[in-house]
Amino acid sequence: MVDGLLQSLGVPASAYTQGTHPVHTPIDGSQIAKVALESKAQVTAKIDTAAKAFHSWRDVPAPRRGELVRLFGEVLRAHKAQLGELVSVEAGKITQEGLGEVQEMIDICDFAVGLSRQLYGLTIASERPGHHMRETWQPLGVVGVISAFNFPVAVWSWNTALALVCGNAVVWKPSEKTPLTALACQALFEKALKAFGQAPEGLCQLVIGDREAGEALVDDSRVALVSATGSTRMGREVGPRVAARFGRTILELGGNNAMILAPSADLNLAIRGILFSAVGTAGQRCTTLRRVIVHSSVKEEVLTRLKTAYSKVRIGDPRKDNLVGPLIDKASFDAMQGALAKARDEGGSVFGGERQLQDQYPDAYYVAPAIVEMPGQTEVVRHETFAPILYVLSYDEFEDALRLNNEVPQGLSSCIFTTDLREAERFQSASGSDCGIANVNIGTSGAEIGGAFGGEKETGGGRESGSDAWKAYMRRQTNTVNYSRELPLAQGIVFD
Ligand code: UN1
Repeated sequence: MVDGLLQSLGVPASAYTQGTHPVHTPIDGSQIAKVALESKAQVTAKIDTAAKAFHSWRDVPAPRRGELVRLFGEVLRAHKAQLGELVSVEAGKITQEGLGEVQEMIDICDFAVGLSRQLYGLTIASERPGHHMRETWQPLGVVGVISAFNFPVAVWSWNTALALVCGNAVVWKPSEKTPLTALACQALFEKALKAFGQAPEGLCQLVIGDREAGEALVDDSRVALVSATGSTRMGREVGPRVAARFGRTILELGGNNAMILAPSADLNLAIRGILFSAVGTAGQRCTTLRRVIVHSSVKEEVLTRLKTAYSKVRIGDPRKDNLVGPLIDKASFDAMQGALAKARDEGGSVFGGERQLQDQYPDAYYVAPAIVEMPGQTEVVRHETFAPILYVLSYDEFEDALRLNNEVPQGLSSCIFTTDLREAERFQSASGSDCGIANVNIGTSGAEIGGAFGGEKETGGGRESGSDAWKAYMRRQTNTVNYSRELPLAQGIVFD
């Protein structure tokens, strides 16, 4: 299933036929490749090379570093269809979403190229005569990227494009579930390196490995920044371990994203917004819509329309004309069924959620997306289940809707559908949504790369991608220069 694709992306057969770790496609559950897992010592050797690469790359002028990222963007444009298809095969995304993910890579490359001429610092007024002060941004070191199966290529590229223009080296550990897309990204990056000419060896490396490989990155003090995307459970381990050695982290962990659906909302927009955010990617985005908090006056209409829309959603092979592909694996299916059982125990009424196409694909896990009417924000609703389950809660007073939005442990994305300006502004105010993303009349998922991406509370607090997220990949330095013939001290101190 993947030979032709991997070859067209420049991945040598030896990289995906010779290891012991099996790779399966969630489309039919079959094994499509075998890769070798790297040991701790191999990872450490790669960090050695990365540290050396950093020492020369940091002195390359930033716009020149941007040129490498520009070339990578060109390579991605030329291979968008193939890489998108590989994302579909390995992660189960429908074609449109596989292509969208590669487009997100191209977009961040463009952003980073511009940024490479805009790593702006500040000038600061000095209190001393004949002095000036400024703030500059310096390259940081080796950046370790740990990414999840659900965005197997885009999340790496957000980190890598920024890290490279900021003057850093990168070591990437992708999910064990999606090593093939990672091998393809590495092969494509090597094409850009070749066109670029003089980048140091080991500037951007890939580590295929399991927990041990991840730990090697987390514990190595030369890895100045660990940018990790995954579960809150993973973040609870990574965060303190990196902090214990005074390293930095960007953590992108669980989400439990809600929509407030107000009585004034344009319901046609809202239903479409719900469908894309709740059902898209088979509910496996960290930004997936997991809760709708709907005003009681429109609840019945919304539920009826949603159930009709859900019944029509085409489920099946993500490369065909379908809207919902498979879950990544059996564990994911079991977690979904467990959550639905718990929801029923907690008073929920479940629509959908059953396994689909079992006869055709006995080893793959397709499901009908579920809508669950809940009597309140019970334990199961407060927990992120990485599957297409949409909990529906109702409200009468706007304050209660806001409270429900915020009363979960996670804080990634949120949105409101309303045409009432007061509600929209309140939702985005200091006492509104407590999430990193708060949208109006747009669903919770599908953010553009231009904004900073990330969330609060158990989502981990990190920011990646656009705006000034690049500052996390650099070392801030305060510079004071004396161009006078005196040595005045700050705070007026006399020390003669
Ligand atoms: C993720 O699910 O880890 O906003 C990232 C979105 C995408 C990124 C999701 N741009 O849904």
